[in-house]
Amino acid sequence: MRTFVAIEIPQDVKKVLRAEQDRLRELPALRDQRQVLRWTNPDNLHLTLRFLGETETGPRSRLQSGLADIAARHAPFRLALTHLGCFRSWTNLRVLWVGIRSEREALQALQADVESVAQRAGFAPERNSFSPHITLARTVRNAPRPALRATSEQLRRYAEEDLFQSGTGWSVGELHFIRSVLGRGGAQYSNLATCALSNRA
Ligand code: 2AM
Repeated sequence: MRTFVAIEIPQDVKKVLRAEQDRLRELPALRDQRQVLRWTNPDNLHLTLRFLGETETGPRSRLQSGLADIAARHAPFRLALTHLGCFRSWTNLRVLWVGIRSEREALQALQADVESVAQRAGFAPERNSFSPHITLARTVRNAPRPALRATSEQLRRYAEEDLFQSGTGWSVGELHFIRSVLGRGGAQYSNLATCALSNRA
């Protein structure tokens, strides 16, 4: 079973992100080059804390109970949208995302605990450092080079100007263990467990 740990995005923030996707789709270079980007279904927008990939029953249930333990030690905190960015670079575009900033160091601390729990449950350490983001779109494999270049260049210019209002934030009160089933129409997510951040100290 393919799984990951994530923070879900409330409907009003999803609405802001969907509007951003709509605005981006209408940029001249993107309107003309529809074969370059695959947009995340707005219902599926989330903030990944840890991708596990294929999981066996044993490690998966150890992870699930570990997540409940650490969630109980964390207090709810606020997140906010920041700016438009990308992996790997504007000249080698793979993922188009919206960045996240966190109240205090709460998000980093939670993610570090999720990583520890994953390792204790038997998963190999994550090699990439944590870079919090919400994926809006990915490039299509084998997208035509000139179209990819035109799209990337337009996005780079747009991203220089595009900052989210400081009010676009929300309070995080739980984390989710999610199952992902890959299919033709994109991934289908279903919630395996919800763990409340219940430390009110
Ligand atoms: P991202 O969209 O935030 O980049 C579920 O597949 C989620 O796990 C994806 O949304 C993706 O996060 C994240 N993820 C991280 N590494 C991945 C990988 N190697 N393969 C697929 N998903 C990955």
